[in-house]
Amino acid sequence: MKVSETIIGQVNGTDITAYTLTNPNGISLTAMTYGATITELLMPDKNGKTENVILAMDSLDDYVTHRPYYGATIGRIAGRITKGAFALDDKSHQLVVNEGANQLHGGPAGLDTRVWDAEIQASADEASIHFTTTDADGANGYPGTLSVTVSYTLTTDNEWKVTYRATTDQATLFNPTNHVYFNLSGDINKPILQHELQLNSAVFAELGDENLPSGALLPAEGTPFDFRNGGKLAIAAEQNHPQTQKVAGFDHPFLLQHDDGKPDAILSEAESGRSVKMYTDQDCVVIYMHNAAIDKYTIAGKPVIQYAGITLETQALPDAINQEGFGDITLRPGEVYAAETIYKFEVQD
Ligand code: G6D
Repeated sequence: MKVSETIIGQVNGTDITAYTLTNPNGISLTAMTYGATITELLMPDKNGKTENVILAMDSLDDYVTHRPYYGATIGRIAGRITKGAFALDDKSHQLVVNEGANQLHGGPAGLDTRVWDAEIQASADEASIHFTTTDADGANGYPGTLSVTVSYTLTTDNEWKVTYRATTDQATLFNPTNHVYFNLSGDINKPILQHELQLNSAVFAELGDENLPSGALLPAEGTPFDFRNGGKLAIAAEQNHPQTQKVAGFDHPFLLQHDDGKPDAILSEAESGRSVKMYTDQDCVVIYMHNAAIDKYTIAGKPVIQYAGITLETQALPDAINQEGFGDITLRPGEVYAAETIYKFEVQD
């Protein structure tokens, strides 16, 4: 496996390094130390044409200025925390809020805004970038000093493995994700509505006010949320359901069924022949279709279109600390948080 690195700029006086891992099948992954962010994933199509299949900004400064979350490591908590507040061990905590009265994606100084350290590990079959950072006690309002490692591994089997490890010195919360947006056409000016999705999920979490979970887990059967047998993403954009109308598509957590050996999700695009199979040990995947740009910016001189990409953000159910039955996202001293998601890339003629 080939590994290269280059300094792409500075943030607050610190050099930002981008690492590129290339396998023998023409797939390469580039990720930078700012936000432990994947910034390029090049793969061939069925005619051998190699293109970037994820959304990326034109420059490091654009990531810093606009915070699009494209490809970024999100944490301590992905998604929204109601009122930015929670109770843990009978103690109330108030987080720093950054979306109205709520906290989104770890707050104003979330893990995607940090400069991470990085180490490379490479062998014949795979190469990894091990990003590490320490999130100080009280950062964005979270208790405990959190030590985090996020590893991106590219293999000769065309897999991108995203692995998390974390420890803390005080009881805290941790529910990270990667916010990569896929557009398998290789053209960010083509909406992903003709992409096919097959999703092994029979239940989704309803969104209430302010896009917070309402607490209800609803059956997908007979709704636009049932992609167990596959379908085009245009189904979600048609918005013939109150929940898709609410956010102009999907911005929803889907509970995964995890049938042994089967991918939890398969995203594919017929024209290029490209597909990505997703396998995860996480309870859920949040699927967001870039329904609305989060800020005003251009890429290659053009405003980003609606539905320019689709996320597959694997995680525990959002706002779990405040929602009965959404799972446990606490991390305590002596425990090691561990999670892994694999995206496997394939091309069919
Ligand atoms: C919007 O509601 C969506 C989030 O799910 C997404 O992560 C963000 O845009 C980028 O806030």
